[in-house]
Amino acid sequence: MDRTAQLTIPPEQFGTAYDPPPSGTSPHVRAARVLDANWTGASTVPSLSLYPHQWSWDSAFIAIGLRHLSPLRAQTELETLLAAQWADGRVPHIVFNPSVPLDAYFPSPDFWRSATAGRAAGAPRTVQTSGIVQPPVHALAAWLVHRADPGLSRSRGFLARMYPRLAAWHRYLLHRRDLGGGGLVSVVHPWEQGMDNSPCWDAPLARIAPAPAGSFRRADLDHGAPEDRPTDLDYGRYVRLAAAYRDAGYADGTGGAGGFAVEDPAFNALLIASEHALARIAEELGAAGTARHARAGRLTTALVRRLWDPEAGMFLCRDLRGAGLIRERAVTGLVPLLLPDLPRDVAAALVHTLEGPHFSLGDRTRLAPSYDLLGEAFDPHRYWRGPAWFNTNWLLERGLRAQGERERADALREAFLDLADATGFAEYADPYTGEACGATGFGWTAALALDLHHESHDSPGRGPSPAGTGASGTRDKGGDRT
Ligand code: 9WN
Repeated sequence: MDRTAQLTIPPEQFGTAYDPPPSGTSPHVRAARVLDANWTGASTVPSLSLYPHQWSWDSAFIAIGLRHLSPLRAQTELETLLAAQWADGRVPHIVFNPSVPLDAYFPSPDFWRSATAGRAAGAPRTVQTSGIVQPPVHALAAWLVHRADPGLSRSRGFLARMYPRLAAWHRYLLHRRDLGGGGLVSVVHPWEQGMDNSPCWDAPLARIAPAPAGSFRRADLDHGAPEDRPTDLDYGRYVRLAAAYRDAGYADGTGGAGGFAVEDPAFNALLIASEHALARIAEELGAAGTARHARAGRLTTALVRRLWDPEAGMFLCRDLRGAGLIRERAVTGLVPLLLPDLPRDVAAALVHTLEGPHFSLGDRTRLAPSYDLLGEAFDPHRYWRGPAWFNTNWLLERGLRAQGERERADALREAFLDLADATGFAEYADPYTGEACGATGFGWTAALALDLHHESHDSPGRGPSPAGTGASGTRDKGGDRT
């Protein structure tokens, strides 16, 4: 696809700050304007200033909101991303826009060198991408996008075209990334998990020798406050890990070329939810979904076996190169609430933990923080080390609904909608005060606000599952599945 020809954003627009719409518009219109401003003609950027390319899990969340504005654009969003899939099945975490200047974001295409360094792994030749991945929200997004306008989807053959790509993506993760051999997928870089600077990575990252400070130039500090962003030391380690993976040809056989290999609860829970969604896609296309539902069930069993910690009352990350479970409480460990098939005692403990002193949802916080309020590394403004993120709160809202916790889900939805709009659709917010942090006019914040806005106007039970996640069902308060 010639992306330059389709660009609707003039190149000089990249790097500019969010321009809030005039007062007098409704929150719905304000959210829609963010998505319009960030639309490039083929996909949506997370932020015009900080992230001027296409990001993988951002695009999945954005498509979930975009389906309410334009099912066609939502389909296109996912099609553009999956057009950059590698032959080995991986979906790259960034698809670069050739119209954006190289120095607008680091690491830029000349760092990743996908077309050359990734040749053996099957990187595409016509588009430049990164070589790492992000959480697999895509099958879930594709299913929800289809459901928004099944007629359009069928007439365009949307699912029929997406299915083989999504199946190859899951196959890559399940076959090439089970580095621990216990049935779960591992990430080999903090950027893969998406919660880049979480204190969960401090111990595994401490083993990595940072790339020398002068060997790269950070572009994020041109737009973000340095005290909110990862430190230079952490960046040096991110760069070292990515370069080691690149220099190994992005091969997975060695089990984390740079020495970082972690099993993460949210990444695996999203794979499970997406595997259920893929089963539904198969069924819609006239094939059997049973084997995929069964695989999702086995993954759920593995998730509980390997990452559940009864003492913490939540899931933890597992460091495959270190001392096993990482004893840090982060929001990733609550995301499995999404899965209606979780054992009942596990789901109940998660709700309890979400409302307890470490996250304090509905008490000291209106949106769940990204990290333990009582943790030593807690910082209400620093990237993924405490602030509340909107995508994770959307996942928790869906999760509470999946577990039949309707009142709690309603309260979280209301808080989400208030704060998304009040912060100018910020990237994230101070969990205590709701103050906007990071970029404003942020793609997934606007998209997921639109989604929850529509949800609140729809009758209960609409969509692929009552919780609207595409997972296998929902649990009512009595414990039955509907
Ligand atoms: C690295 C785009 C991405 C999100 C991640 C978020 C941040 C990038 C960065 O921005 O990561 O991928 O440069 O910090 O942590 O979740 O997908 O919005």
